[in-house]
Amino acid sequence: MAVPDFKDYKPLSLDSVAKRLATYPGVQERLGGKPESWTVREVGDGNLNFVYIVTGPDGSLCAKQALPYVRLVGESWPLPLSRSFYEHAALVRQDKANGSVPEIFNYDGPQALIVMENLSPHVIWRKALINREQHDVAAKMVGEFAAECHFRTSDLALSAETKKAEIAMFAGNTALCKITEDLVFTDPYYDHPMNSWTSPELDETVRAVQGDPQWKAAVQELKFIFLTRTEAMLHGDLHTGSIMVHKNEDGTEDIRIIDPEFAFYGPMGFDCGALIGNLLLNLFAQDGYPGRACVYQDWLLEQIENFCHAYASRFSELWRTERTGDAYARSLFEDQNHTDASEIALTNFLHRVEMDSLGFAGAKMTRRIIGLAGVADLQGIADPATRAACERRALALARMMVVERVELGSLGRTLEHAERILKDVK
Ligand code: SR1
Ligand code: MG
Repeated sequence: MAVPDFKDYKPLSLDSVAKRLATYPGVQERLGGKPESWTVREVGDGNLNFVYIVTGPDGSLCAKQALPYVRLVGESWPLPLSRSFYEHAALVRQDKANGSVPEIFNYDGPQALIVMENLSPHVIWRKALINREQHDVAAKMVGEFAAECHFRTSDLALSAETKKAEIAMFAGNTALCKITEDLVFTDPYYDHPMNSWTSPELDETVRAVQGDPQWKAAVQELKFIFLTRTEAMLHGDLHTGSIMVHKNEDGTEDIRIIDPEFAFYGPMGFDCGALIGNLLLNLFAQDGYPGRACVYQDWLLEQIENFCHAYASRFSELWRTERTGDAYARSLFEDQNHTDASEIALTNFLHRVEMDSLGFAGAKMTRRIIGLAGVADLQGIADPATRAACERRALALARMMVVERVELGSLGRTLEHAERILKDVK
C-alpha cells in the first residue's frame, strides 16, 4: 500500500457529505432512504479533522476526513492529507491485533476519507471522567489493547524482515510525529509563541519549569527515545480523548479506541505514558470541580493501576505463547529449557517499558499545561486560581516522573506520590 495521490481531493461540507457518501458501496443500504433525506452533523471536537455523523431511516455512520491544515489553528498550519492513509493502515492493524476499534466500511484514500461505524451512544472517555462517571473496565481494556498492538507489531512477534517493512510503511508519517516532537518534547521548555498556560497565575511555575536544567535534559533524553526506538506500531495519541466508552443496560461495557492518525513505529512506553499522564491530569483536575473529589480520585488511582496491570499481564501471556519473532527467540530460551531466562528477560523488558511510560506520562502532563492544546479536564475549571493550583500539583508529579523516574522505580511508588501531593492540600 502506498500513500494515495490527492490531486482530486475535495474537502466535504455539510451540504456535500450525503451525496458523496451515497457513491460508496453499501452506504445507501446501511442508511436506508434517499441521500436527500439523510441528516448530517459535524461533530469533530479534536484538534485536526472534520468528523460527520450521517443518519438515515435505517442507520447511521461516521465519516472522518483529513483537512490540508490543522483544524485547531487554521490554514496557516498546513498538514498533509496522508495522515488519513496512516490512520487507516493503523486501524487495520489494530483490528487484527486486538479488535477494539471502530468497524471500517469504506476507505477513500484520494479523498483522505474513512467511513466507519458510528459509535453511539458512546461518549469520549475524557468527558465521562470529567463528569465523574465510572467505566470500570475501560482501563483494563485499553491496557490489553496496547499490549496486543505493541506485542503483535514488534520484533517479538514479527520476523525482522516483516517488521522492517512495517517500519518503512509508517516512516512517512513524519508531519504527525513532528507535531509530537515539537508540542510534547520541545516547545513547552522555552518561550515558544504557541505555548499557552493559565496566566498570570502560573507564570512563575512556567519560568521555573523552563529554567530547570535537569527537567530540560531529562525531556530531551525522552525525545531521543521517541525519535530513535522503533519498538512497535504505536497508536501515537492514546489519551482519554481517543477512547470511547459505553455502559450497556446489563452493566457490561463497550470500549473502543479511535483516531490513530499519529501511528508510527516508536517506543511502547509512549502510548502507555499518554494514557497514564491523561488519567493523572484528570486526577489533579478533580479538585477544581464542585463536590467531594476524593472518592472519584481513589477510583482513578485504581484505574491507572488496572491499566498497567492489564498491559503487563496480557504482554506476559503473549510473551509466553506468541513469541514468534526474531527478538528473544524461543530457540535460545524455551527450546534450550531456559524458561527461567525467558522470565528474567520478560521482567526486565516490562520494567524498562514501565520506566519509559513514567517519563513519557510526565512529559505529556507538562505539555497539556504549558504548551498548545490543553485538556478540557483542566480548562473546564472556571476559576483561574483554582485551576492553576491543580496544575501546579500535576506539574510537581510530572517533574518527578520525568527527572526521577529511575529512582521512583515503579508506577506504584509514583501513585503514592500522587496521593501525597493530593493530601498535602486537603
Ligand atoms: C495541533 S495538534 C495538537 C494535539 O492534538 C492531538 O490530539 C495531539 O495530541 C496533538 O499533539
Ligand atoms: Mg485525535
